[in-house]
Amino acid sequence: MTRSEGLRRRTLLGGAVAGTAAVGVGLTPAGTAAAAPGDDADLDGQMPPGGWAAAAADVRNEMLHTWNSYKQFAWGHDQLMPVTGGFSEFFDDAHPVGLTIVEALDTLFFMGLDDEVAMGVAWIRDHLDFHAVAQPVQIFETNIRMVGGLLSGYLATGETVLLAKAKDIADILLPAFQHSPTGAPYRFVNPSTGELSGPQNFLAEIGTIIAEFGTLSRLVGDDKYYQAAKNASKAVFDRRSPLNLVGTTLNIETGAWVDPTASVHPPVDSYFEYLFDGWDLFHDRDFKAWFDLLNTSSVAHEAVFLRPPGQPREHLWFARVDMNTGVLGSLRQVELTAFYAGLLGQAGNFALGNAYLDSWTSLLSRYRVLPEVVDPLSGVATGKGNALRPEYVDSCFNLWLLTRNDRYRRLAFAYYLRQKADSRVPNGWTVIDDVTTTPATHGDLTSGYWYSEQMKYWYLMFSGTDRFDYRNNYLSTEGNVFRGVRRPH
Ligand code: DMJ
Repeated sequence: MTRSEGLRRRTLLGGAVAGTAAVGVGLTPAGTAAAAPGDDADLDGQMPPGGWAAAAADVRNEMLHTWNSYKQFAWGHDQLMPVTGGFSEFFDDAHPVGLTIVEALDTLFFMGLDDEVAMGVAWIRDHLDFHAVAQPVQIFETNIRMVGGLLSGYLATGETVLLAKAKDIADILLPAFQHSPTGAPYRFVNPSTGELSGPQNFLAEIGTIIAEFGTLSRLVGDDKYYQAAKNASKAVFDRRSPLNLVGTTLNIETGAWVDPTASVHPPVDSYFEYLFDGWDLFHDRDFKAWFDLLNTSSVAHEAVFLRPPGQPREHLWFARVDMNTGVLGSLRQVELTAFYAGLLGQAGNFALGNAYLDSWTSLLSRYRVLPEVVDPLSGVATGKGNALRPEYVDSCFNLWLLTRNDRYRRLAFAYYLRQKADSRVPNGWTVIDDVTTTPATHGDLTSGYWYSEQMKYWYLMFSGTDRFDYRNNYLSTEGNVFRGVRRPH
């Protein structure tokens, strides 16, 4: 969409579309005004009828319900297909790496399911060999899921084999950084051959490394992982435009921008998250300075307030703009970006974080669970699936941790009931191919992150477990806990 199209829509709607120069027009933090009848259903969420302890027990039961099916139908494979009772592999069809076990470990620990944790650790000790993977794998996915899952499993259990395997996998990934002329990593590595590929890389994949690599550096006493991750984030920051915006895709060999679209949407999203996290987790002031500069500029250029037809309230969304000119691009909203509400809160901007969460919540008056992609001007789902995404609950969790405002926990509980109603099948929870049908049209997969992310967020919010430090903690983009584990004595 061009800027003039955006402004035409603004006139058409009588609301406000703020691009660069138009930023601030109608900028009224949502959530400060009362919801009108028929608008923003469920804005206050829902109390569990049996109390929070009963809600936590229900989440734990659902974890076991799906985990037991994984054990029955897919043990050792990467992912359960709960509808057919089958399995699928995430990295290489010929070489399962027990992804679900790795993703589930610390959530099982927080739920007190220690026998299940022990079973998982034993499988990892006896069977996990990432060198056997003979397909190119994404550095990003391997890092956040495998390295991160093993590290959080180690922190939860003290089992040194988990730390050793995390280091082993990080050592497979490290050459992607070391052989790059810019320091930003190649996108893929073939673990069995070491071959690197993918010189065109997305910002999220370049810059979602520091939490795992930095934690590994701390645990093994070798700074090289931390430095590789920091150099990668810096390689992007150093190529910012005069507007202090960064694009979407970088050629990591030449350092040239391939796609100069600036946004907080995927595949950029967690680049911003990990700039903040480099500060949060390691108190590295460089990361804080990079985050502050880039995020402030992103918000200034990309925040838009729109009022859909017939709705009394404006909603905050984030547009895409050209990193060099600030010219407005697509307004398409991606559910994956719902995490950004929590990040805005963590960065101290509660009004915007709350407003952005409210925008996503407003869609729940139209959809039972959030679709993958939405046109914010009409509210129409243009991507009708729901890949069991955790981002809305992630933001509820972070905003609740920060403020202890119970509304966020109630919203998370309301969403739990909705997702359970639409995704629960006899052998677990499954992704949805179409959220607009009644009943929801099921796909056939339990995503690995479901075990690591929302099941943990829901359980931690509802249970008050003494295995988690609610005041001082850190969770990675994949929900792995790197600070705040309390092991029982
Ligand atoms: C997770 O793997 C991580 O949260 C990642 O950063 C992007 N989103 C997926 C789940 O939707």
